[in-house]
Amino acid sequence: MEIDILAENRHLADHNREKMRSMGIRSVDVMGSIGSGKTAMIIALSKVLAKNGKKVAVIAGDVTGQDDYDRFKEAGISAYNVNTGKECHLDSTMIDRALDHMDLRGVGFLFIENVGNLVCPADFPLGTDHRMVVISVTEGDDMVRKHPMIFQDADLAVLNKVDLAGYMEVDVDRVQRDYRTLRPDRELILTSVRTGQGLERVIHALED
Ligand SMILES: Nc1nc2c(ncn2[C@@H]2O[C@H](COP(=O)(O)OP(=O)(O)O)[C@@H](O)[C@H]2O)c(=O)[nH]1
Ligand SMILES: [Mg+2]
Repeated sequence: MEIDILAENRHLADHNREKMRSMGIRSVDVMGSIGSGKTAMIIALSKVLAKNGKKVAVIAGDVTGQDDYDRFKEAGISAYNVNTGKECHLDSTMIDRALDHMDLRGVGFLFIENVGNLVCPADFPLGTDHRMVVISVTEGDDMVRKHPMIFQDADLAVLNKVDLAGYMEVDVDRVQRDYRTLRPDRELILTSVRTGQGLERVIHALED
């Protein structure tokens, strides 16, 4: 039963991938814990992309409500809200439906903010070009060790709020070592949405 659901999700993820690629859209599944800065990061990245002439759209995924959706709209970003109800992750069906309802003409980048947690989204790829995990120093320095699955599945990982590392007494090097042990081929990008540190690097990785 569980295997069927995962297989069906993967099948529809392939369909979403084809759909987005045929429209010339580069897509990013933004996963990460609650409060790590996913919404703030997407808004900040969108501003840089807009300056570079790229049109951005966002699918805001949350269990309930439209707080993030409202923040995206306030920032002038074209957005679509998806509530998952009881589910702790978005799935390919939800994205398929959202894509059908959105006006994606001219959109070059689509960010999909997944439901905030480091467990459920790992098993449900959505068909995006990139899967990015955002953690932050306010969650401590053991996130990578405690949630290896999601870091294995994602091709991009970001440690955000490094401007607060000193206050939180978090050892950034330790997080980087943990990540390197898990993914020797990848780099954990250090960012601060507050200061702008690392944002260009993230965009570079997403455009790669
Ligand atoms: N100091 C600092 N605060 C940040 C940074 N990124 C996000 N925040 C703040 O962290 C809080 C949670 O951010 P939000 O984007 O809502 O997190 P989300 O739940 O992952 O979408 C907000 O108050 C943000 O302003 C950062 O790099 N540095
Ligand atoms: Mg958010």
